[in-house]
Amino acid sequence: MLRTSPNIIVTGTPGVGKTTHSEELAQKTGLKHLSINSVVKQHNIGEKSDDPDDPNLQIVDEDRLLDCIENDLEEGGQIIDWHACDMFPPSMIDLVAVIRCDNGVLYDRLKARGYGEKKLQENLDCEIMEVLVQEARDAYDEQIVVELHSEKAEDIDANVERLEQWIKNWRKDHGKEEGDVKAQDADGKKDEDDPMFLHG
Ligand code: DAT
Repeated sequence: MLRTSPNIIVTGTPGVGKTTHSEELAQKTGLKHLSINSVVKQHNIGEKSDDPDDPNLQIVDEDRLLDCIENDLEEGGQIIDWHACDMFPPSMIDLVAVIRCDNGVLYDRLKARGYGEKKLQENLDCEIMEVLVQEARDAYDEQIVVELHSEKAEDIDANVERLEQWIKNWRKDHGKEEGDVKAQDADGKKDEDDPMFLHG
């Protein structure tokens, strides 16, 4: 089935702003905010980890997760909000937005969430080591992976605006595939094929 709206993963280290971006983008575009945390709770597909430092951590059965969201992904128009990204089938994903955050700012956000020192340090390391960016680049075509910084409130507006524009172009382009001529530049490349389109 051809998607009429794109599926976008919004990923990144906990606390970088995935949910904030996903909610605002959903509100502005009509795409659905698919919070994987909520899916896991709703379908009861998480198992408590035995990590004493992180008793709330849920180990998720990825096969069952994919079963739960398969229809949504096929339908398209999903904003997938999750701190991992490489389990989603590349054929179902149109864009991966990795939200990034300065470590000083992230420290304050995670501290405010009440994270203990060990969990806090693990997450800061994850951000410094660019774990999610690497995971995204390894799992998907690099052309569809974009990094968006989110330290200040204005960053959210700017990032959401860029994603909104990308979605509009994706829709336009895919709508045109049904009959009209595609908008292409002199090289025959479409706007959204250009990674710079999102990098600014
Ligand atoms: P995540 O879903 O990645 O765990 P979140 O969206 O819940 O992160 O955001 C964590 C906290 O940081 C939350 O209190 C909102 C705040 N926040 C996120 N992005 C921000 C930004 N660009 N400017 C100011 N605050 C931000």
